Amino acid sequence: MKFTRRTTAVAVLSLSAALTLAGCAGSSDDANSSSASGGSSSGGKTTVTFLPKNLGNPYFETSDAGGKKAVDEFKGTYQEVGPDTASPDAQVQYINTAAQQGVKALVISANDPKAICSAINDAQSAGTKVVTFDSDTSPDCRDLFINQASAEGIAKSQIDLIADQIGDAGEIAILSASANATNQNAWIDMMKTELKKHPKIKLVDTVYGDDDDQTSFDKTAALLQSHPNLKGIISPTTVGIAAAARYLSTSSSKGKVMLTGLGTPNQMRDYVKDGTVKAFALWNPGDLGYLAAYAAKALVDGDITGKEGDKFTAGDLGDFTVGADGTVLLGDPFVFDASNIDKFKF
Ligand code: RAM
Repeated sequence: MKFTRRTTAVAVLSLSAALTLAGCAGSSDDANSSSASGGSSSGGKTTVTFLPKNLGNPYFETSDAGGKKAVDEFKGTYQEVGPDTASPDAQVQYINTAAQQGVKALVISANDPKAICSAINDAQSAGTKVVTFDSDTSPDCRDLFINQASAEGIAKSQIDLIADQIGDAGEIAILSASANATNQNAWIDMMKTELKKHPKIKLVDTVYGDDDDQTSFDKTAALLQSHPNLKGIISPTTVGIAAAARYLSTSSSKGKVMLTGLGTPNQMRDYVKDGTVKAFALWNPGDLGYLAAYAAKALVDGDITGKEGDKFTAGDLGDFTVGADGTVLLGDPFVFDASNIDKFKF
């Protein structure tokens, strides 16, 4: 049922293919509702509001469905709200509303490390626990960060994948999410460090598709035009890699310019099968949301405060310990390719 908690980095494991996240997908029946329809703080229930970078991204549909599954298990009340665009301060109004409603915990993937901090601090003063997941704020803004995998591990997996696909030599570019995204920026920094081990690979450009499908598609076209010798693209965002694959799949660069990054198996399956993409990575977004919801509950119940060494149990995922900077680590990234992609339905 669970994806890959204590796995070895980037190893293709003999996973029991019983990844049944589909069981929770589509169950976020409160999605898009921006009002809690009353009673958020009533009845002593653990009210948890998920606030993704933006709505309409299958990655967050899966992660937030995992959150809902956990909230249902502990008989709390789940809600998902969020902006349409992943811009730095677009989440502020949703944080303010949740605080006014008295929700007990907010679980946020931040579009910017600082822009939402003051709204978060107001919410905390009003008694709301704040957990970031997927993309952090500055550590001093929130109670806990649920990290999908270490930045080093993600960066190494991305560089290993592209190096393997382009024969460890040539020009590459990065197609990222939004320019301020805490998670992608941390990964890109680490990728630059990792690239020092690959002296024949040259990073010639980094562009931003804003986690918007059309912008990412257009940026891919522009990259190929401005860099005729490009050998590879890394897109460490599920929106970016899917849009880039769609562009490449019908272009003359298909199979010549290699594309890897972080993607969901459902969005990438056709492009792996038609030869546009050889391999890419991700973790299980459903497990990430599930873990974040249990961490939120542990904070609300006072079982943990978010300090290093705090321990809590996250349902089926088992026991976790808070590490440095109030961070909890889910696991390692996993590589998908033609040999395993059909086992994953998310
Ligand atoms: C997109 C978002 C998200 C990131 C994934 C890999 O869905 O940018 O924050 O973690 O890609």
